[in-house]
Amino acid sequence: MTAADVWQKIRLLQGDITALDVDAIVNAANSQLAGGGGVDGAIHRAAGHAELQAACRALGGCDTGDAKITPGFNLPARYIIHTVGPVYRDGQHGEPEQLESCYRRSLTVAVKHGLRTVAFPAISTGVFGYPFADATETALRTTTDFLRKHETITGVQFVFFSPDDHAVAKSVADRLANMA
Ligand code: AR6
Repeated sequence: MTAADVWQKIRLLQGDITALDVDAIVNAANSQLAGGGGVDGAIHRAAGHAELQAACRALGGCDTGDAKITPGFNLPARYIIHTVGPVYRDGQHGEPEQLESCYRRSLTVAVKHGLRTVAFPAISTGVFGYPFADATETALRTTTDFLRKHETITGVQFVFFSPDDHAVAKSVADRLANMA
C-alpha cells in the first residue's frame, strides 16, 4: 500500500472519543488499569464504571507501551483497547520508543481481533506530560508505518479534545503527509 493510500485512512477529529461508533476506542490508561482522570475517567463513565473496572481487574495490569482489550460495554464502540503511555521526563528515558509501542501494540491487538476501525486519543499528552506536537508526530508516523503493512484496518481516527490541539495536530499531519 502506498503512503498516499495510507493517509486516506487517517482522520483527525475534535471532540469526545466516547461518542464514536467504531470497532475500538483506545484508552490512555495507567499500569494498574485502575481508572483515573482525563480520557480514562470519561471512558469509564460512559462505558459503565463497575462493569469496566471488573473487566480491567481481570486483566492484571498492563506494562507501559503494551495494550490490552475489554468489551466496550455501554459505549457505541464494541471494544476498548487500553494502553499505557510513558510518563514524560525529558525524552531521554525511552519515552519516544514507549509511545511508539503504545500505537503499534494497540493496532496489533485490533488486527488480532479482526477490528477494522480504531480511534485514538492523544496518549500521554495530558497528565503524563508528553509534549503535544512531538507525541502527535510519533502517533502519526507509527500508525502510517503500521497501516502500510497491515491492510485489514480500514480507518484510524485521532480524536483531540481541545480545538487548539486539533489545530496543531492538523498542521503536523499536513507536514508529514506532504513528505510522504
Ligand atoms: N475524548 C478525547 N480526548 C480526551 C477526552 C475525551 N473525552 N478527555 C481528555 N482527553 P490524559 P495521559 C484528552 O490525561 O496523559 C489518567 O488518570 C486530553 O485533552 O487523559 O496518557 C489515567 O488513569 C489529552 O490530550 O492521559 C492515567 O493515570 C489526552 O486526552 C493518566 O491519566 C490524554 O490525556 C494517563 O495520562
